[in-house]
Amino acid sequence: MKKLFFVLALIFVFISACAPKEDGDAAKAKKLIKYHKNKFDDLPLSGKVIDNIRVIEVKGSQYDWQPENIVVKKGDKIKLVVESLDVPHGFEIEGIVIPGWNPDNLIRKGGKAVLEFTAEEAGVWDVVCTGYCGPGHAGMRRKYIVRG
Ligand SMILES: [Cu+2]
Repeated sequence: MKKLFFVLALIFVFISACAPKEDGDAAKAKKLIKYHKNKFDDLPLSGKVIDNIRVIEVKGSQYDWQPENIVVKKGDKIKLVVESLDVPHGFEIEGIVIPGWNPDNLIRKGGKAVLEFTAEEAGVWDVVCTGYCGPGHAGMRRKYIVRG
């Protein structure tokens, strides 16, 4: 009987060790703010739809992102063309994992990063700069809004 208990305990330890751990991305992904119809429905959609893809040019500079609000519709296929106008900036939408993009990458002056993904869920997330770019860096925070 003791042996059986030991084996079961061992199996439990193995299963726990194999259970997927919540990584940083998954934890971040919970940070969405619920979409607020009255607040966001009047905001114009960003960019232009070309061949069924919403193409939005995003420009980063000390200490600002333009457009201030990136506004899309749920289900939109999105292409962000992110450019830096001055010093290196990093780009991240906190809580959104963009395939093939590492938020630690820096975009140098005149450089452009092309990020493609689909707006899966309605909500509001923060757009941030992930590379220290000067004393106002922490204030370089804007919004990504997916209209429901
Ligand atoms: Cu910065």
